[in-house]
Amino acid sequence: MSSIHAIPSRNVASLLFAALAFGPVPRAPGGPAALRAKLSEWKVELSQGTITAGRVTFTITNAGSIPHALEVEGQGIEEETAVIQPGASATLTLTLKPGTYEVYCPVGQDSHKKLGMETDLTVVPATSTAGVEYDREAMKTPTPNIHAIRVTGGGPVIQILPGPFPFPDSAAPILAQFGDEREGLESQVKNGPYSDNVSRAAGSFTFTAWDKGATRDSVDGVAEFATQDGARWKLILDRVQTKDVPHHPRFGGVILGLYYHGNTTVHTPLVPTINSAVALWAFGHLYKNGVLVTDNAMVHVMLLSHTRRDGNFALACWDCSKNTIDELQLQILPGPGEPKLDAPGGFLFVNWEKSSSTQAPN
Ligand SMILES: [Cu+2]
Repeated sequence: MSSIHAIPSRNVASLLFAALAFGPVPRAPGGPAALRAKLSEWKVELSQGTITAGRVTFTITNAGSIPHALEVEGQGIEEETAVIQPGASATLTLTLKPGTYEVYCPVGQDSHKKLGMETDLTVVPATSTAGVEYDREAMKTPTPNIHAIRVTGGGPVIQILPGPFPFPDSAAPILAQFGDEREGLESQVKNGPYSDNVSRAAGSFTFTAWDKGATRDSVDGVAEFATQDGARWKLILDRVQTKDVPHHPRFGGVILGLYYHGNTTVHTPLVPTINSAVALWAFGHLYKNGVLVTDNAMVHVMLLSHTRRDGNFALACWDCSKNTIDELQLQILPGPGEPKLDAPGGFLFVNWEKSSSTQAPN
C-alpha cells in the first residue's frame, strides 16, 4: 500500500475536499455500499451521485403522494423495484460495474420519467482516484435537446358543454388521491367540462410548440372558432405558464409524448387515459366578436389519443391510450382572478377531431 506521506500536502487537501464534496463514500468492509433514493413528484434524489463499483443496496423512500418505483439501467443492467406506495420504502441490491447508470421511475409507461423523475448515477472503479474526474464530468450541465411540433386542427369541430362525467365509477378511486383538489373535481364529475354534452362548431387552430425545458418552453399559434351561440372567438397564444402544482406537472410547460389523465394519477382523472403527442399550458389573448376579453386567458392544449365516438362525439373509452393520436383539445378559462367567460359553464372547450402534427424546426 502506498504511503499517504508521499503526496504533497496541498494535493491531500484538494483530494480530501473533492472526496468530501462529491466523492464516493467508502463501503463498510464486507457489506454492500448503501445509497438512499427519495422519490417524489417529479424527481429522483440520490444521497450521492457517485459510488464505487461493487455491491450496492439502494434504500428507496416514496416521499410523494402517488405510487412510484425505481429502476436502475445501464452497463447491461435493468432492474426495478415493485411499485412503492406513498410513505413506504423498498430496497434493491445490485452489483454495479464502473460506468454511468440511469436511475428513474418506470411508472406510467415512462411518463413519470418524462416529467423529471430521472437522474444519473456514476460508478467508479473501487481502487482509484479517478472518481474526481468522473465527478467533474457528471457536474456538467447537460445541454437540453430542443424538440418542436407543429399541430393543425382538422375534421369535425365540436364544442364541449357542461355536463356529467361519463365514467364516475372509474374515476372515483383516482380522485381519492387528489387531496385538496378532490372537492373541486368531484363537483366536475356532476357538472363539468369533460362531458358527453357536445354541439357542432366550426373553426381553425394551428400552433407550434417548443419543448426547451420547464422554464424556457415556447408556443406560437392562433385559434379562431364560432360556438353554438353564434359567437366568434379568437385566441392568440402568447406565452407558456411556468407554475408547477401537484398532479399538474410542469403546469406551464410544453410536454411532448406523455401518457396521462384517467388512471395515471397525472393531471385530472376526468379525461380518459390517453397518450399525448403534445400537451401545454399557456396564456393567451382572447377576443369575442372582435372585442378583447382578456390578455390572460388560461389555455390548455393537447393533441391526444382519440377519445370520442364518430357521429355523436360522446366519450368512448375510459382507457383510450391505444387509439390514434388525432384529437386536438383546446380549453380556455379566464385569467387568475378574472370573471367567468361569457360561455356555457364559464369556459370554452373545443375539439378538432381529425388533427395532425409534424416535426417543426428547432
Ligand atoms: Cu413515479
